[in-house]
Amino acid sequence: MSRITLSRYLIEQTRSNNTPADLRFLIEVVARACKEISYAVSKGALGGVLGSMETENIQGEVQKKLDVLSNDILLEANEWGGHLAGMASEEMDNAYQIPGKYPKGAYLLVFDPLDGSSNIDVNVSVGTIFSVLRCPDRNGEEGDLGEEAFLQPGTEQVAAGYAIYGPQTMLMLTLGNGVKGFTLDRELGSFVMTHDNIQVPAQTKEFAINMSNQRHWEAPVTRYVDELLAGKSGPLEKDYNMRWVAAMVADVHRILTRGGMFMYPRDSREPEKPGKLRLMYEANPMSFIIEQAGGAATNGYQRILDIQPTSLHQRVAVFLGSKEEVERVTGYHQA
Ligand code: AFP
Repeated sequence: MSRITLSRYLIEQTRSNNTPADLRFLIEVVARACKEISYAVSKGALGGVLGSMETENIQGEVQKKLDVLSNDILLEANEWGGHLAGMASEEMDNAYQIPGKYPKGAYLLVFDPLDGSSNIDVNVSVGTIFSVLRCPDRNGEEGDLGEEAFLQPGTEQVAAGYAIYGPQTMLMLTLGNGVKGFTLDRELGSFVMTHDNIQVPAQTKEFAINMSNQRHWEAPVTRYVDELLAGKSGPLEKDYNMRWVAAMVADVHRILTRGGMFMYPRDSREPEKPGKLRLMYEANPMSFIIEQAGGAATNGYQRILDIQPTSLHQRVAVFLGSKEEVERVTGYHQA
């Protein structure tokens, strides 16, 4: 059986789906960077990469060594190829400028270099999440690319994906026409397509939420989770199971694989923040992937992909996964 590598898939997309060659190149470079991150993650203590730095990112979170290393790998891999006009990351306060010595391109790359990094030291799955946008026309304007260029709703994404560094390293990708899954073949050094036409079942009996925050939730979330917990004898008339990895990539990957409902609602701990997860490089790419697999994603009130971002590191409440459950909890917010 001939194997469909990521490279072959992308070339076929250029022919059949008009995927531009520079977008293909960009995805190939991101995938190569993810391979490098995967190797660093898998070395763990042997590579001296575990533990924290003495720095914090703009969110006030202590940076892990692997957060910084992964960020550097993605920047270095992508800055010279001529396909990008700029990059932005969870780990950097401002937009990253393509150095003047390199050509600039048509796209913007936004990423969370190592999602779930609090899991690294305990050897649980982590991942890289990325989103690709077109750079708006700058009308010949020279100089630094400002944050405004990135502030586009998720519907404008031309590609999104994530790599999960778990028992296997996988890359899940959408170019806006479905979701494909590729597994890293370490002997071959290539991502090979192992999951075609991924679909999230509309119904589920599994949910994911950090229950320790229950006392801080808003009423619609409390109502919904109470109903899930009530099981067969409650209004939903079925028993639900619960899973929480605390790495969005791992929780979303499970949902893409077998369905489920992922929630990180806003809560009363920090009322000024509309949630914990970041819109541009967590919620938007994951919502694009989930929708492309037939699921749904909202912030309780509206489709996540329709939200007009106002800042690079904006936070958002997230309800995503199996369509019927997302519609139910979204309905409770509107009741
Ligand atoms: P870290 O990358 O700082 O570990 O955060 C991961 C994350 O943003 C997301 O991937 C998880 O779903 C969520 O945080 C877990 O948050 P709790 O620790 O509050 O459950």
